[in-house]
Amino acid sequence: KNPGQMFSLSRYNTFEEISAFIHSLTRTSFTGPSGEDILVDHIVIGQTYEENPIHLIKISKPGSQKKAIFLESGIHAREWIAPAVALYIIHQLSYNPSRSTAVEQLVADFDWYIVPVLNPDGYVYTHNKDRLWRKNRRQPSFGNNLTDICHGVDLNRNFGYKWGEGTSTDQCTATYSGPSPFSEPETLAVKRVLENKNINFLLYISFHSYGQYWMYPWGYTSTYTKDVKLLEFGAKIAVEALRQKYNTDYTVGSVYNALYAAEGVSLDYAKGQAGIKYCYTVELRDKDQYGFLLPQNQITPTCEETMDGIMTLVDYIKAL
Ligand code: ING
Ligand code: ZN
Repeated sequence: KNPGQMFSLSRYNTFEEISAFIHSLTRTSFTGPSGEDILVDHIVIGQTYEENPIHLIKISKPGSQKKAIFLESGIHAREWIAPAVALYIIHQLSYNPSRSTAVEQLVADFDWYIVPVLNPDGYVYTHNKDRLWRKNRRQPSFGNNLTDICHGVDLNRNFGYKWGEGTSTDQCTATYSGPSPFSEPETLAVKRVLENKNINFLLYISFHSYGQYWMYPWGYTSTYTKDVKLLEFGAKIAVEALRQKYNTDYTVGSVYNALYAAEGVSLDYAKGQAGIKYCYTVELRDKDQYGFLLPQNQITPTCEETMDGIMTLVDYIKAL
């Protein structure tokens, strides 16, 4: 049975629909084209202010533990294409609809840890109240019947690496970094997984939209990491592979130099504190025609091309 049929991978789903899809995955058993089992585990790694679960999906093969890959999507509520891409990847790795041996190989080579919706409260809010909400839904410190914009922390400014240096301390801004590093259940949940000494992460990708960038550290400074050449090469071959599919054009660079300065971001934490070798932030489609309101007919092509980029990147890092 194909769990993808319980909801559609080619449209934007509500958090409820996504949760149902995840639960259906755990009730299904998967076999790769080689005949070997594909294991899907579901772990709730945190609870939000509004008591939504933060889902983590682990996809692996039986047998010995491999190096691991972490994919983070939906840290920003309005960037709907990011969870859609994560769910597509989950479906590819588990159900493998085209029975691709190359896709099965991805799970043979690595254990995959995927958070499709890191900010469920915000995601729900974009479905019910304000389509362009970015932050989570933490209550403002000075009472909760003030204007709505004073709710929430920008989770991609709340990570505890170079936190708060030059970021917003005003609760009512869209990039408010929070009262303290890792003050939020969402960022803390990621921290706990990355700190797990039993898992050896080699690759971390944070999915956002929009702008079509494939970026590496840092966000907080214009300087580069010592291994920038390797990171840049990985990004370049990823966007080259991605381009082959639908001729979509991506820009490669460090976050600071290609985009703008940002502190307390998951990318910098993953690299600087968690010590993961390959860390990227991907700004998905589009450039600026529809922006956050990317039409549903672009979901599948975006997922397909992004998958191609990831497959090429993963092949490269495993060879090193
Ligand atoms: N962009 C990211 C943001 O958080 C970013 C850009 C990513 C900055 C990673 C630093 C690190 O502002 C969007 N679209 O959210
Ligand atoms: Zn974002």
